[in-house]
Amino acid sequence: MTATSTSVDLDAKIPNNVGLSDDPKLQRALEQWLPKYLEWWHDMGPTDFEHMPIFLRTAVSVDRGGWANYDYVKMPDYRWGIFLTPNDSEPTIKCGDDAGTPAWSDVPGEHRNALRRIIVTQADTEPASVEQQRMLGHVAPSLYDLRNLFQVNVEEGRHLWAMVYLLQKYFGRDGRDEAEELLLRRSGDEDKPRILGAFNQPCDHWLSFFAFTMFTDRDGKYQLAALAESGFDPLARSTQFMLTEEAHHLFVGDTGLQRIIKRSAELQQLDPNGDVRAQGGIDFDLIQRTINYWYTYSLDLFGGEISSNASTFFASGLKGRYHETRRYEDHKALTGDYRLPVVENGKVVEKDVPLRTAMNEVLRDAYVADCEKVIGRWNKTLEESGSPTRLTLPSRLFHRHQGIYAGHHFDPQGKLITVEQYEANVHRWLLVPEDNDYLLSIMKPCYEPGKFANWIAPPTKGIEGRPTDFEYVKMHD
Ligand code: BYC
Ligand code: FE
Ligand code: FE
Repeated sequence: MTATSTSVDLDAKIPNNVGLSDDPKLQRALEQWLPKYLEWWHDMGPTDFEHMPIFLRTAVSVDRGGWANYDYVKMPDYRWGIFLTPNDSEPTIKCGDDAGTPAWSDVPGEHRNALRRIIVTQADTEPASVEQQRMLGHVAPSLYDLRNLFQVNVEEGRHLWAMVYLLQKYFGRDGRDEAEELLLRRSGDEDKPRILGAFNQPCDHWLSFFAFTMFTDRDGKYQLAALAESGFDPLARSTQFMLTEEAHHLFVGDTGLQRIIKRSAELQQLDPNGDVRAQGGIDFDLIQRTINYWYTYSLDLFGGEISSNASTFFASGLKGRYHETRRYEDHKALTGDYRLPVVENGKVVEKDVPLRTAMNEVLRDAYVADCEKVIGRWNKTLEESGSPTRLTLPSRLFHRHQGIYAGHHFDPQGKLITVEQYEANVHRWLLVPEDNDYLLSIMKPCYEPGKFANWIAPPTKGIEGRPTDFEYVKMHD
């Protein structure tokens, strides 16, 4: 087993609980990567806020609950560390052909390529999201929100460290090369894009930021949970610790959108014609288009509905289902089918496929159910505010770029339509450039403690027991 413990070496250049000082070669490799990472952060991380002290939490221990320390930190001084959730028992492979046998503390040769691909794909999303969000500080609706943005950013940076540690420790020369590449790809770049679709889409304003942390970070939660069931024990324990940080990212997205929805309902009532935009707010059609946009790009992140990759990952115990251990009894999934809609001869029909090949879809089901719950809470907010509007999730067939629905056209209700029908209506269904123009026109920075932009309601409480008018970011050091 890896030499991990609950005790964290905080004095080390790279804080860790993986006994880095006992592995000088690895320590050297990571210390060589550190300045390159900082250079990337300086070039591609949040612009212009490097000298400002921010009230951030830093992971300082791996104990359940007691791992977070809150203090003022300048982002480049953030202590990005390597933390694995400690083992409390002898870990086993959680799913697939060898379910129940001892987990691997090293990478088995036959799974080396697949594991490397999974870890690189996971790793690539982390810096990508920081790149997508780098301009948002300039149009933040409050210091509270600005702080939350930067909290998310530094933790995505730490998630990159978590994956780079695995690459450098377990994948030799290849791993070191991949670690370099991770700092060279760029979100949205034509020649060197990030790997997955959603991470190349622009995220220029806070409506997209909240939708991204709500829907795209939530894909992160489900992918990390699937990897937390991995038979490769260091990956399982690394992703378990990442999940503890992820909860705050989802909170930021869920409550951010909820506060916009609340404010829009207020403005709707304030305006004589119920016109939210006339009051400088964000109208519900635009909110719905934003949900449609980021939710569907996030659905794509689960991969194809019918996937031989997914089948292999599950069969070989590399990736489980959501809460594989707790939720399921049959961890082999050799029998049984999964029924799903497919397009055949211009019609949508139901088809059964072997369960193992549908593992991406099984994970997507858990994700969709989670999203539905949040939408339900937002609609409760609307109801309580006396607004007649209700928000929905579009069909999972709508606006897809991956899997069996890509290449066909559906409306948000999941009805198969022609490309002409789609193109004539797409501006009513998805974010369009004019939406971005409008949003950027109302998003002016609001940096006074306790003040919030007109288009969003204040949060009900602050961070770590601090009031909402706390100086979460010191604009001058
Ligand atoms: N965009 O068999 P298929 C997070 C590729 S988010 C572009 O259908 P598979 C975070 C696929 O790679 C969580 N390409 O899919 C959130 C394959 O390519 P090759 C990130 C895509 O392999 C917010 C081909 O299409 N973690 O942490 O079963 C902020 C056919 O693939 C996409 C992970 O993703 C796409 N959307 O499943 C910060 C976990 N989808 O092999 C962070 C690791 C598929 O033909 N990744 N393709 O070249 C995986 O487990 C799998 O790679 C996927 C795809 C679930 C993504
Ligand atoms: Fe992350
Ligand atoms: Fe995240």
